[in-house]
Parts: sequence; structure tokens; C-alpha cells
Amino acid sequence: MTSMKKAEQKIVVLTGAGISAESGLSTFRDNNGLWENHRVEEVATPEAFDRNPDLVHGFYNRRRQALSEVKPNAAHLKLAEIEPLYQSFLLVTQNVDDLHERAGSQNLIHMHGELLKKRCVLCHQVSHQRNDLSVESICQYCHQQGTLRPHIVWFGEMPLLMNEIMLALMQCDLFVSIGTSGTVYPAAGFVEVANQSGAHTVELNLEASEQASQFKESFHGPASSVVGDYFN
Ligand code: BV8
Repeated sequence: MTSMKKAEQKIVVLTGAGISAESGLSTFRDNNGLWENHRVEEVATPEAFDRNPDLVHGFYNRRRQALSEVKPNAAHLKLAEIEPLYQSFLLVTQNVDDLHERAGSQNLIHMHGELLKKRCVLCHQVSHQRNDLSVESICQYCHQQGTLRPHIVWFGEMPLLMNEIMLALMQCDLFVSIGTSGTVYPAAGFVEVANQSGAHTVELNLEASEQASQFKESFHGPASSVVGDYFN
């Protein structure tokens, strides 16, 4: 581990579904590939939405409503606590829940979008959404009906703010990956960018991920304990 003091360090943290598991939100690959009883291709692709918008709206409505029943866990809180200690701290999450915000994280990028936002496919306005969406929903900006979709990055779609993320990865001294299986790209390739930039790379996960061999250090266990142990 480098001898740099935290106050001089630039850190990028990547999180995945595993950091929200102990808050009660299901991960993607723990229950034999089914995700809330759906195959991913059925509900998390633009084709699925075109084919069956009611099914996809229902899938996201249920997950959006579930957010009011869960709260951040010790891992989310620890990341928010340490943020001001670093010269620069960027938290990139693959998660679409709002637990990092509720824990107090400030410099946060949701690269796969957010459950609590919607987007109009006609006027492209993105806005906050707490209640259910449906094909009957009307855009508050262009007043069209049936043009609203979850502001979620589906498979085959480009993740958000990739330029900012890549720049931070190329400039960071420390890259810490938490609670992700390392199976979804481009997020799964971030550790390689960090390694090539000369950063120290650490994996904190319940078990070795698909990218485990790429990390200089790894600590296995539930996020609510390994994150606190590593950053203390
Ligand atoms: C794109 C929103 C291109 C949906 C999601 C090579 C290069 C580039 C792309 C590809 C490629 N090969 C294939 C692709 C296509 C695809 C892809 O990667 N497929 C995979 C399956 C092979 N990638 C894409 O389509 C991406 N887009 O590449 O666009 C492009 C180029 C030009 C122009 C246009 C487009 C978009 C991917 C985004 C898809 N959307 N989410 C939603 O949430 O509803 S991805 C989805 O998976 C979630 O965001 C999730 O976060 C993410 C990754 O899963 P994990 O977070 O890692 O969760 P998982 O369950 O897998 O693992 C949990 C881990 O936690 C486990 O390791 C477990 O051990 C651990 N854990 C469990 N409990 C705990 C724990 N750890 C600690 N504590 C615990 N308590």
C-alpha cells in the first residue's frame, strides 16, 4: 500500500449490487441468474421495453417502491464518512438505488442510471420520479403520453458520464471496487485502466470476483465489515 497520506490521495471507488445486499436489495447473480423472477433480457434491454413496456414498467415500479423500505448500511455510511479525507474522491456506482445519496455521499456518479429518475424519449428531459410509471404517464415537459421510460442504462446502452469516469481512473492513486461480480462491462474493465495508470487497486467483496486476479489486494467478507476494516 502506498505511503501517501489520504489528504494527498486521489481515490475512485466503484460499487455494485453487493454493497446494497445487506440493506435488503437483491443482487443480480445470487439467485441463479433470475432477477426478481425475471431473466435480465426480459426486463433490462431497450428491446424488452419496446416489446412489453407494461412488464418493464412493472419491474421498475416494484423496485422503485422497495426503496422506501430499505436504508443505507455501514458500508454506504463509511464511504460518505471518509470522502472529505481525500484530496479527490469519486464514487462510481453501478447501482440504481439511492442508498449512497441517503448515506451522505456527495461526489457520486450513477453510471447505470437511477430508479428515482425518468426520461422522456421524445424531449429527453430527465426528472425525479417517486411514483409508478406506465404507458399512460404524460411527460410534464412536452405533454406527450407514453414517452416516459426509467432513467436506467439497459444492456446494449451506453453507460452515463463515461468520459468523467475514465479521466478519474487515469488520474487516481487508489481504485477500490466494492460488491461487484466484475461481469458487466465497461465497469468490469475499470480495474485494468486503474492498473495501467499506476494506481493501487483493491477489491472488497464477499468472494473473489471475475476480475479478482487484476487487483493488487483483495479482502473478502460482507461489505458492512470489510469496508470499515479497510478504511479505518
Ligand atoms: C455497453 C441497470 C456498449 C439495469 C445494468 C464488452 C465490452 C463492452 C460491453 C460488453 C462487453 N461484453 C458484453 C457487453 C455488453 C454488456 C455486458 O457487459 N454484458 C455482460 C453480462 C457480459 N454491457 C452493456 O450492455 C453495457 N453497455 O457496453 O454499451 C455501447 C457502445 C457504444 C454505443 C452504445 C453502447 C451496459 C451495461 C449496463 C446494464 N445495466 N443495470 C438495472 O439495474 O435495472 S447492469 C446491472 O449489473 C446492475 O447495474 C449491476 O450493478 C450490474 C453489475 O452487477 P453487480 O453490481 O456486480 O451485481 P452482481 O449480482 O453481478 O454481483 C454482486 C456481487 O456482490 C457478487 O460478486 C457478490 O459476491 C457480492 N456480494 C453479495 N453480497 C455481498 C457482496 N459483497 C459484499 N457484501 C455483501 N453483503
